[in-house]
Amino acid sequence: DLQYPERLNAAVELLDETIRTHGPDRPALRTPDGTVWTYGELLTRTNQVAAVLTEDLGLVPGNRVLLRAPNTPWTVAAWLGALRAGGVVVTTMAALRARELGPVVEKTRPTVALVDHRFVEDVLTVRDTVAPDLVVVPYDGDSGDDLSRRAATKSGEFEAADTAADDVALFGPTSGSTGVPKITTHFQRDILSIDNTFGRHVLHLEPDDVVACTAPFAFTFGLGMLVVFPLRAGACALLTESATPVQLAELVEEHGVTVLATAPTAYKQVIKSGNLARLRGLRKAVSAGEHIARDVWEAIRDELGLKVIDGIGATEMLHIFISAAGDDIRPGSTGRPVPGYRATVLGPDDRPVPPGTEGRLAVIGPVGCRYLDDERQRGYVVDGWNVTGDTFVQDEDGYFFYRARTDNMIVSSGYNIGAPEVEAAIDVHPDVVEVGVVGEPDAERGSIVSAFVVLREGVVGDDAKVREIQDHVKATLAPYKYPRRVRFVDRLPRNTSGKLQHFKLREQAQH
Ligand code: 3SK
Repeated sequence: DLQYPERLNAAVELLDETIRTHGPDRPALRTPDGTVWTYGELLTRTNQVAAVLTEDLGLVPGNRVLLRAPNTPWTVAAWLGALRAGGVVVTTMAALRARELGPVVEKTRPTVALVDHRFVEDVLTVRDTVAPDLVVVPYDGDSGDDLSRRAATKSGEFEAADTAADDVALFGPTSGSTGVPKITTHFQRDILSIDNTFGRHVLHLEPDDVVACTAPFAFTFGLGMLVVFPLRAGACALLTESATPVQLAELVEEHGVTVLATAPTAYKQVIKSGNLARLRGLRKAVSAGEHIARDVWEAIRDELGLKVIDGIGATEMLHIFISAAGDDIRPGSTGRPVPGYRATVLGPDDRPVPPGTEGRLAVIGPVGCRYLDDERQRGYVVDGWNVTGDTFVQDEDGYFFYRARTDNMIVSSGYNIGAPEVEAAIDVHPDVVEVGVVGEPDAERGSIVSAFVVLREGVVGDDAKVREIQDHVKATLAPYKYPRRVRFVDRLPRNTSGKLQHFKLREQAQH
């Protein structure tokens, strides 16, 4: 399964091979406005982009191509076209502003930037400040310089670059928990490996599937779910740019989506807004990005008869490495190592601990962490194991149970308290919309459990509400886990992938 030829171009495997099996006429991509690109059309546009890059813009294999765009069909063609030309794609969130893009551009040194025309301004600012030679090409707009106009002048034939399986194909920036970006590097073969592991052994897409996912391609969860897995299976991806959870549920209903992949927060909001029944056409639901609370998982099972496939992945590992599907799912557990991966739990001495003992999750498999020129590599890879920064416990049967991000374990008066467990307890309070929990420094206890709570509109956040929330937690969990401090806020800080930024809450908790 995981043996690759020495020469390999992932774009050829994803498009030409699929067309060889399923033909060119099946739909590959669609959008909510009714646009459909068949596999044949996607191949033509991919080849045209590759031709623009090499013939017009001087790209040679190994050059980096910055992509800054939402999930549109042209973004898929741009991504595949850059790979096909032997370029290294630097995926960035469309939402990043100049001050966040600057360090990524400085570190990855792209020669060309393919940018959705609505997001060009910040890239020009970055070019003018740190990358004067960067060639910026807008797309999906109507300027004369537009990528699609340039592409239209090309034949649609392009001989793919003869890349090696272990040529770098992708730079994936990750902000990690501190906000200082690290650049993960992935090979041509890694792109196929995520399908040969999670795709083939857990997800099992069928050619008739229509897949929707809220994650942007720049978050590799989205890249796998909307590009790599569907294209390899001959299925179709529904590309949405910025759907709210409720709009997403409508789209699932309207477009016959059969597989949905999103973050637990989105599932929760669909449930809370009373729209869960709209997901009844789903064959599969995948959750990643954060741990899914058990009540959310059970609500979906009870109403839709669907067992959500939970999974944990990391940008460093490109995609999901622990998961389970179907009868293999054990409620409350993230699952077992995806075939191809091994996982263990490490104690404070970096040695595996016995089942039932909490520790740091460590993983090894076909894809691993390789930061671009970053001393934090030494903290992530220990004795060949990728230490992901999550605290887990493994049971006797090899199932892994999430506890917290390792830096979200709160040690209070000697007790180890996982912030996610307290978050899950507060979250089910009927007046709570969302919550983030962190440790707050405390002279007496070392740390105390501190909660940031967004209340339902119209509910007053006064002392009585604080006590009510504290009592609610004491009634659900061991009382020592209750939040000694509760702050009511308008919103919680989230990064562009939608992940809660606990480090920002910790900063606020210091004051
Ligand atoms: O955060 C995750 O769990 C994840 C999942 C899939 C791919 C990438 C990531 C970061």
